[in-house]
Amino acid sequence: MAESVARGDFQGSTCPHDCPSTCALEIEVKRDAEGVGRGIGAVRGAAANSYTAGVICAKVSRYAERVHHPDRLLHPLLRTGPKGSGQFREIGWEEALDRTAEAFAERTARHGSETVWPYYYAGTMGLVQRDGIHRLRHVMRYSGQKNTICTALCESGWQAGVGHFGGPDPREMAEADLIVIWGGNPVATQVNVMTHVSRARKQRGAKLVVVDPYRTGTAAAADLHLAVRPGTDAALACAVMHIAFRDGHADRDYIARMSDAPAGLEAHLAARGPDWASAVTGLPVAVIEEFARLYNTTERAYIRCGYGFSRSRNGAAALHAVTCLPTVTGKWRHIGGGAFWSNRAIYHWDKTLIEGLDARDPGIRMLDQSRIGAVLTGDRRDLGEGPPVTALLIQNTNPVVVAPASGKVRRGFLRDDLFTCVHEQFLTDTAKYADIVLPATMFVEHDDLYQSGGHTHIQLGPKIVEPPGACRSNHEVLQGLAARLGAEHPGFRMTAREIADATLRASGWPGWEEVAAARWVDAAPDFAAAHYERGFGHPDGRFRFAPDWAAIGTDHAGMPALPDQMDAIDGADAEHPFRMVTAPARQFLNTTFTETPGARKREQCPAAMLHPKDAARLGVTEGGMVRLGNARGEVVVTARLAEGQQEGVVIVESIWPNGDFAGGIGINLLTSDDPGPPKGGAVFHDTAVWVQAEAAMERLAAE
Ligand SMILES: Nc1nc2c(c(=O)[nH]1)N[C@H]1C(S)=C(S)[C@@H](COP(=O)(O)OP(=O)(O)OC[C@H]3O[C@@H](n4cnc5c(=O)[nH]c(N)nc54)[C@H](O)[C@@H]3O)O[C@H]1N2
Ligand SMILES: Nc1nc2c(c(=O)[nH]1)N[C@H]1C(S)=C(S)[C@@H](COP(=O)(O)OP(=O)(O)OC[C@H]3O[C@@H](n4cnc5c(=O)[nH]c(N)nc54)[C@H](O)[C@@H]3O)O[C@H]1N2
Ligand code: SF4
Ligand SMILES: [Mo]
Repeated sequence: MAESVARGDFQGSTCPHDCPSTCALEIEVKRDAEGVGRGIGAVRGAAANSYTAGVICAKVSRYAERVHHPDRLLHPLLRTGPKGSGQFREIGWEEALDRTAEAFAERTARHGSETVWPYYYAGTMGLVQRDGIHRLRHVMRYSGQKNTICTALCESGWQAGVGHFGGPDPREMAEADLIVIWGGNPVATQVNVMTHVSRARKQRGAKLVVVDPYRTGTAAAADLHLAVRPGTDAALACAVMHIAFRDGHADRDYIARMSDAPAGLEAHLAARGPDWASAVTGLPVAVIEEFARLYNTTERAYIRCGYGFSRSRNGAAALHAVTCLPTVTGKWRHIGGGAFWSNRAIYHWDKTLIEGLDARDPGIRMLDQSRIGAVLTGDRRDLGEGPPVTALLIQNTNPVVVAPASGKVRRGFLRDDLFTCVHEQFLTDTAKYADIVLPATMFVEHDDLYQSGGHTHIQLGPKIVEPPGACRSNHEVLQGLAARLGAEHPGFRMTAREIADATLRASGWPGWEEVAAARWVDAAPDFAAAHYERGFGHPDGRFRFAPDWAAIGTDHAGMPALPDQMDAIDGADAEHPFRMVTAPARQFLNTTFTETPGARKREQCPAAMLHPKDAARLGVTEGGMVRLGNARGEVVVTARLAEGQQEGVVIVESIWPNGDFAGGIGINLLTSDDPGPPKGGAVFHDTAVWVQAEAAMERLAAE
């Protein structure tokens, strides 16, 4: 920074990243001689927030590295070389927005408005800056987006049984005697869970159980780690329920009062005991019995569902089976008891203004976010009778790396007749395929409003420093395009802060100033609501052991009538003997932070974690190179030997940019874009692969 740093002070903010913790932050602002915020220094968690409790992850504590990164985009760019080459020249905002609007108008005239696909995700979770793109979409009648890359399978599985997106307050984990972290890795992905778990362990001697195919940081901290084979969680859940009925721990009164109590549940589970589950999950019978005894005999047992076990073709069915556990055993009744995935329904937002819902035509087609490769390569299953996609506006996401089946995605982005505008903070792999790149602000440089999936607070993220260079916020870009395209909506004439303020009030919350003064709103529902004492989310108030899958999605054929192991995964076979899981890396957040030196240094390089016996069989040693492949392609990564996972399981922590792989394309080359039933969802952890030692000569050639 050129400006002299006159004084530093800490301002309240909110972490904008796609993480259930949504931490309340305090950020040191560096000011110039005039007192204008020009940069940031230290970032810390707000001690006064009862969920954040003063703790944040290492990657965000180093955020000054990201805000002041020398590679930040500072000016709009026009492509001058081939798509993907990364060759651009600087242009002004007027020209950049004019060219983009002209391309959208010209293609709309030729193909109809659905040819434009405003494509977005959760680079920022701020409600105004993330979701404002829908306002342009709806007013202009551009194609809709079905969000399937992250939450769809969890949503389906949770909806199936519980029927409402809420549950026991996550702070109650501190009052539990047993916490089960099922298919999540909070030490890496939402560190604050561990704060509340630690309190329970210290104050109550609580036990921690982790269900995860490999020894994550969270599993390493557990009293009991159940290293299941990927995609077999429903079998484990069924066995625990079988044992509950067998040993007299089923709460028959609760089942009769609070569930659909389908005839035959007990008989159905009778055939799904520990021997059967052992064969499916690969866990010893004794371990299943131990977990079942611990769970079934502890009243205050809190199951924290992660996303990981939903990212399979049977993921929705698996999540449903796990939510059946606290219902069979009546745990929802107790403080610190029940299950939790996300609090998204407790905020009751009116998003009309943000999203332009009053302009929405439900007849406009919806395109599947995770199938962007299929969409861009003209797959009729995705396009329907509609026009090809010939123009993209991309905000907040990096699909060239994060979407599955990335070979197909790349082919789509290379299309000559496709116009792509990417609004970004860095020249990501996706931005490299753009015709126009627009420089974006970071969260400290614009105003926004946040909800929290993993706790109960509404929080603000005010603009506290001036943007560098010519960076503009997502909202400002949408305003600029709307003006040129003739898109009329009150939201385009308001500032981000005015929209946030109006949205708070329309949703029944205090306005911006009042929330700012109080720092946050705790939107926690009362105990009875959070524990579903007045009923679950279905019209009859009953939890469903027998879900109505057809009401959730059209692709419901073959889904289990009662909680069950669904035989649908990409099973290992003779040709593909390994099951691959592409779990989140601790220092990255999807591809965010892959550009910061602190995170890169700690993560080192893309790697495949192998069981030592598999490694010996393959002739691979620690630090050697291995090639992983299937019908979609092959990638080469470094081998790491790892105890604590079953043989035949390979873990590739993700998501490294394409350039970090020898072949120039990353791990999602191998993952499938098959939609998980019943309403879609990416199946990132459900991939059968072969693994080979990489011959020394080829390794040299790759380097
Ligand atoms: N450091 C870091 N933090 C992140 C992210 C990141 O990339 N890095 N991503 C953010 C985002 S977008 C999200 S959605 C959340 C996700 O947060 P999580 O829910 O924690 O992450 P998942 O990818 O869903 O995977 C979690 C765990 O599930 C395990 N898993 C995979 N398959 C199975 C299975 O079949 N059964 C079981 N029991 N476990 C399985 C994986 O091994 C992994 O350890 O984290 C957010 N926070
Ligand atoms: N193999 C594998 N693939 C996965 C996963 C996995 O576990 N394994 N996880 C999946 C999951 S859960 C998810 S959610 C997706 C996430 O995938 P993405 O949503 O694409 O997440 P990121 O890669 O972090 O990319 C977000 C981008 O938004 C940009 N950004 C941040 N803030 C702003 C802003 O205010 N304005 C603009 N214009 N841009 C901004 C950042 O610079 C960053 O490049 O990836 C999925 N892909
Ligand atoms: S734990 Fe999650 S919400 Fe908290 S600072 Fe880190 S990324 Fe942000
Ligand atoms: Mo996600």
